[in-house]
Amino acid sequence: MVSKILIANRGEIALRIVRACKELGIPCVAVHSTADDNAMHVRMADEAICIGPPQSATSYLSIPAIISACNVTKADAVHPGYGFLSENADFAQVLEDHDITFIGPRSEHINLMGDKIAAKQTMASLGIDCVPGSDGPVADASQAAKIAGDIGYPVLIKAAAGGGGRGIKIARSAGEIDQAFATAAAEAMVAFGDDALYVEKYLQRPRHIEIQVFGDGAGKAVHLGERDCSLQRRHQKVFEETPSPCINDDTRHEIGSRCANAVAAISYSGAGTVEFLYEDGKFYFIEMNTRLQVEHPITESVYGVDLVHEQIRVAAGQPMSFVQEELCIRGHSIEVRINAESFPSFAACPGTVSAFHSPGGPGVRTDSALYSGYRIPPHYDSLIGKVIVHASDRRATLAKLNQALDELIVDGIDSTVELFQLLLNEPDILEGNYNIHWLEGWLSGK
Ligand code: MV4
Repeated sequence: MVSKILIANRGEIALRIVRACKELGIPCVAVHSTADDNAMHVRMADEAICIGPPQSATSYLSIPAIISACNVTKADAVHPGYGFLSENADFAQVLEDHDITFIGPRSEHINLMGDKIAAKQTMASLGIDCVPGSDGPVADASQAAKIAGDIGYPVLIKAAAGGGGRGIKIARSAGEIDQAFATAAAEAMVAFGDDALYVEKYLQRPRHIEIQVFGDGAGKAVHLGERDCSLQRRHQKVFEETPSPCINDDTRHEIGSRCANAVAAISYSGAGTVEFLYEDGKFYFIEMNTRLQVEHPITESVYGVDLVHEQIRVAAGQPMSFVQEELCIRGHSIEVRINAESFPSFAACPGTVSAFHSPGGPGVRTDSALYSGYRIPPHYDSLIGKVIVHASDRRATLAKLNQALDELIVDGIDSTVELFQLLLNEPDILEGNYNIHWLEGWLSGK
């Protein structure tokens, strides 16, 4: 049973979850730091409770503060959103121990996928191809050199506890192994308190393609196609689309079924994302994310589902509301992330939003917690909103995005809107001709 949901997050995703709770008739509680007294998610929730000072570590990341907030408000479920505690296995376990439902996978699966070596071994055993490399942890530089000699240079040395681009070093030849290994181990120890490392062949020009999966926790799972998230800057995605310009229906069915079968085999519960690098027509698994992702709305657009409704249903012990055969992709969808950053420096620029107007019309969705007069606090992520468009095909979707960005008004602060207006004039973007290095290459010419 889920009778009251506490939302352990802020910003646009907290508002997104408030909306889902209200639509389902489930009371919801917002939590907030003292810097977020005036936040939209606080205004829109049924109840709100302050959980600490502005710093995330003492508020949105504080497990005791959130558990206390559940006890005070009698919330019996927590939705973690993305970031913050969403992939913290201890948090999921502590909630379990307090008989509070974590709206997400079991702590066991968060733990498993948090260990990138165990994740690869598990997925490989379930029929998913991984990037060639070490089969497990690599004990020292000489073992790394031996593996690199076998698979060929360049190689990456990655932290088992890393992910999302943290704790990665490249070795382009045997002479670079000692240094790369030592720095990777030292940095991993500082960042994660764990210096376990593994080795992978470095793929030179892949796309980043991820498969949305959803499990019922009882051995059934479905996939909801892919998202192409290749346009990134410093491991921050800026533009995501589905379907990927380079994936056809047969390929989607093939990789999607494999992923759904793999997560079904471990009785995975709730939303998950299986991340791949895609090069020369082949998928190579790299990581699995055990949370709802920022870019989930493009999947919702083309599949006509509400992933947050579905997360809540499954967490409450109900069956999924769809089976694979009912899920069919319709049209094309693109999301762009609007950050409170100057362009092209990408310097953060929090401040007061003097005017905000979101674009509209059919197939246009704006997920944002901004309002005119809102003061963006400097303590958090710079994401202030997402514009998501949906149309019949890619060309029509790009045209709709162009119009939506023309209508969007975010005055008083700098934002990354201009970046997208420029990208929409680039032939490579219009043709879908890009990989994970395209954006940084283009920006280096700005
Ligand atoms: C790689 C790779 C090339 N080869 N692994 C960076 C983030 C993390 N999730 C994995 N990352 C990469 N792993 C192998 N074997 C290139 C990257 C990478 C990257 C991946 C996805 C999107 C953008 C990227 C930018 C730089 C490097």
